[in-house]
Amino acid sequence: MTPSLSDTETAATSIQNAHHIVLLIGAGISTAAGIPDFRSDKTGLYARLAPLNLPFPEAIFHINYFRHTPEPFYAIAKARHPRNLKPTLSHAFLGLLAKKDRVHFLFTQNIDGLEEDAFVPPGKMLAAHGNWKTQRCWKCKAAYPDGLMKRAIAEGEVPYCQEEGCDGPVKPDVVFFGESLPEVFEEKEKLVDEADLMIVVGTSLKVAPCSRLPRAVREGVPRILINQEKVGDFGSRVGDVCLLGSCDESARALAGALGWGDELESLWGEAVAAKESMEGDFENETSIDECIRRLAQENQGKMISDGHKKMLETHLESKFARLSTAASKGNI
Ligand code: CNA
Repeated sequence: MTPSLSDTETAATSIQNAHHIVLLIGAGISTAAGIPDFRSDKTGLYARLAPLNLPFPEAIFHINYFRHTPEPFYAIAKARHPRNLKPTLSHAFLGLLAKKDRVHFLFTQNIDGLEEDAFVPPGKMLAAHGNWKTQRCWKCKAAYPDGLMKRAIAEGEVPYCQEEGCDGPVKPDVVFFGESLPEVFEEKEKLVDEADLMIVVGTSLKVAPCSRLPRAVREGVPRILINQEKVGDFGSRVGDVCLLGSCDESARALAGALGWGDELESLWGEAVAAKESMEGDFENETSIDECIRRLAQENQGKMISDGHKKMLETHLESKFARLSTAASKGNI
């Protein structure tokens, strides 16, 4: 699907007139870089995890599962690690908006760091779900050395805490399901109120609290959705424009309509070259499907179902603890 010329022109005019753009980015902007999103049919990670028979696909990124069974996460970590990934044309479009001083603030739900690789200044953005740059023990929160983490990811092994008496699995500083977002999110969320344009790219808007940001934009402020399909409440407000289809195609069309086409291509080239010049740490790439197949074969579901059992036990224990606290207070 290609967005209509008039939608592209309307969106370009909104961008031309805006100086306080707030952006919300999701996994769809990085699929062209080779990282599957979560929820796309067939190509999304959740569909591809099926051979593992996880209790539910999100379990691989759920803290209550990871704490007992970190193996599936580390089995695919190498294939999802952003170190060797290059920014897409859409990332370069974000960098160009920043260069033209249009970006008020950018929220990304992605953990791949590709916005920064495309020159979005770190002070203008929040990686709301964290990133892979640092890591710590899930249990005692002690920091874990970068070199050891790099080796563990390259080998698909689970790194364990080195502090005396602690045996917790180490987790990159990405926000798992069941964990809180960084406190700064609530403070930055207020910037949405100052937006004179909201642009949302490549997200299903299914994960809270980021999913609420587009609705928080003041009535009368235009909103642009750049995504494969319509999501959230887009289309319900008078100023909404939906550019449906590939985000790279929409970004290229928008840049053309704004007269920024050459600048976009050259900034993209620069960003890709900068990433290519960095040390290639994981030359022997293994595909996500291959990683999943290996783990499924090695464990034949055993480790995974043990993890499921432990997760249920933890859930029930905390439920009973809540119930008995409520009973002791005479609430039930
Ligand atoms: P999602 O729920 O998988 O939705 C992605 C959306 O993008 C869907 O609506 C797709 O149709 C759309 N889409 C996919 N490819 C394209 C494309 N080329 N052009 C336009 N639209 C496209 O992912 P969300 O980001 O909404 O969910 C939030 C999760 C996903 C966060 O917790 C992230 O950490 C997590 N995630 C991040 C990455 C990453 O860092 N690159 C990858 C996968 C998942």
